[in-house]
Amino acid sequence: KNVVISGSGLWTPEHSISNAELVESYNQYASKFNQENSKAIEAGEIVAKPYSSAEFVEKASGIKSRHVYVKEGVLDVNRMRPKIPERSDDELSHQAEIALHAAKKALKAANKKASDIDAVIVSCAYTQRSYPAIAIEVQGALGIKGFGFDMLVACSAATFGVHRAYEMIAAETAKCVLVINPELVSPQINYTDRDSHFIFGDVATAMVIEHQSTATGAHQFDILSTKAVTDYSNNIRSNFGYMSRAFDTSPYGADKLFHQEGRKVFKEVCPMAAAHIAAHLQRHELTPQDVTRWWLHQANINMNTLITKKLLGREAKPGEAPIVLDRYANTASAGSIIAFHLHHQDLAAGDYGLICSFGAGYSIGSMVVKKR
Ligand code: CO8
Repeated sequence: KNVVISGSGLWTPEHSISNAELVESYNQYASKFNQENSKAIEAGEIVAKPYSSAEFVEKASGIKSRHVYVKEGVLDVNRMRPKIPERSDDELSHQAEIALHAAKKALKAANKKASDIDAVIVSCAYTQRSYPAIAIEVQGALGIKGFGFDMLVACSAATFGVHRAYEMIAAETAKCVLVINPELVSPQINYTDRDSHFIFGDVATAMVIEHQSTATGAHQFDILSTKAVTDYSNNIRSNFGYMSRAFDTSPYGADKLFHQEGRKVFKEVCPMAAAHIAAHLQRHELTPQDVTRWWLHQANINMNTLITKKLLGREAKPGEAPIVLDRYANTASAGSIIAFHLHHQDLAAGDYGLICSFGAGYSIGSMVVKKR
């Protein structure tokens, strides 16, 4: 099909929160909560908040710190959520702003001007509003002609977005597509929940996808093919949505934020992802041994170790399956794209690589790529 990734961009928020800072704040919150509710806890009406531990977080997940768009408010025990000023309709929205940062970097890497792009896809776990689309706002801010739309596929939003771009180029419905993943997830993190307060961070990534004949980027990758699967599961869920206003329950309740059965996810998703990847490689008569670089979803270091071990029959060598979650944490769909962005320039022409997301939905999306 001659469709290539011709450039990528990464925007990293300037603020970060270490495990120690996050755990200290959570534990203070838990003490305060337990003191304030001591009678109800003693009476068995409320469950006491358990304490978190920085050692547990690093050991169970591999996460050491996470970046956040706005740090103010997150560690405040009387708030436990970011304090982000609401902007007027005339201002650039927060999510479009971070999308633009990554988009401009990807355009530069691909040697593209706004006039070269004819479609913009904003694909991520959440959009800050339903309409007008963030993609159309970004399109307008960059002065791009053509069309744009938003897509939500949780952890697989970035890969599924690239899949749509691939199909548009292959079908000649677009010549050059900008796919952006502004993962502004911190407002959806329940910082008062010991089991999930440490998991996520904010980031924005972008990719330029175009036909090989127009690509001039310094590091180009042929997309050999795409593969996707979804399988319904309630094990990762957020009930936040536009219906909240009509339900006579709190629109801010814990079920309206990210929550999961982490153990079940781990157990179910790892074998699914390994089987999916092996089948995708087989389509090109490749085996895992033929793959030089694995750019995998970044949710948990132990998941990636297990998946690469299942595929390769041995531990991945240093650099073979780069980990970025140690400092970015889980950035929803952007993880595999961050890994790609930071670790692709050293590949030689002809080297194979694999980009794969796995998570909520469940959803898995992959691209087999070859350095040009
Ligand atoms: N500190 C201390 N102890 C803890 C903590 C903590 N912070 N958290 C849990 N514990 C305790 C547990 O309560 C448990 O105690 P006990 O044995 O007494 O019951 C013990 O530690 C072990 O707990 P777990 O079995 O839960 O621990 P795990 O080793 O399984 O690790 C993980 C937990 C890290 C959550 C792990 O299960 C995991 O990573 N699973 C995979 C999860 C995953 O990939 N999820 C996908 C996330 S979804 C996504 O990627 C995008 C969604 C959209 C974005 C949303 C943005 C907000």
